[in-house]
Formats: sequence, C-alpha cells, structure tokens
Amino acid sequence: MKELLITLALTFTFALPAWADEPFRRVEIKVTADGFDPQEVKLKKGERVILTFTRVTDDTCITAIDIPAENVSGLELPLNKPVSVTIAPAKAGVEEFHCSAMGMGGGRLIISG
Ligand SMILES: [Cu+2]
Repeated sequence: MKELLITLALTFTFALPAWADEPFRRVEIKVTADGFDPQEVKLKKGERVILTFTRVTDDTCITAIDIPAENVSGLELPLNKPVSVTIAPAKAGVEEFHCSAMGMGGGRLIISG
C-alpha cells in the first residue's frame, strides 16, 4: 500500500508540469459604458480559453450575452460579478458575441488556424 502511495505521489508530481503546459488561457472582458473591453480577442483554433465577463456599469443594455457559435445564449452578467464561460473554438474564423436582447456590442473572437 505504501509503495502504491509513493507511486501515485511521483506520478502526480511528474504530471503537474504537463498540465501547466496545456493551453488553458484566461481572458478578462469588461462590459463598460462604451461596450466590451476588449472588443476583439485573438484565439487559436482548439485552444481552451476561459472567458470571464465582468459588467462594471448599469449604463449599457449588455446585461446578458450570446456567443452563438459556442452555443452560449442568455448568459446573465450581474453587475460587478465576474461570470466565466469555457470555450474551445473548433474552427478558424470570426465568432461574434453581443448582448442577448438586441445583438449589440460587436464583440469578436478572432480565431486563427
Ligand atoms: Cu443591446
């Protein structure tokens, strides 16, 4: 049993750097009175990314968002509360994100191949 635990411990230790190398990026996007900041985010195809949206103003209609190409719809953004969504764009190209109500904001995920 003790040997098993040591083996597990070693496996775990050596596994850690591999995890750290995996692409898993965090991108912060604020929703301000001027819209999304940043409005454009550059990603790579297949890259796993955590998008964290924080709405910091009430002076906008962007209180919920859609990212249609990622099947994100009606994601509510409470004031000053970070809301995260994990995506891994499957194709190169441009994916848009915008307010759920009117399709405004003109956010763009620019995905390179
Ligand atoms: Cu709107």
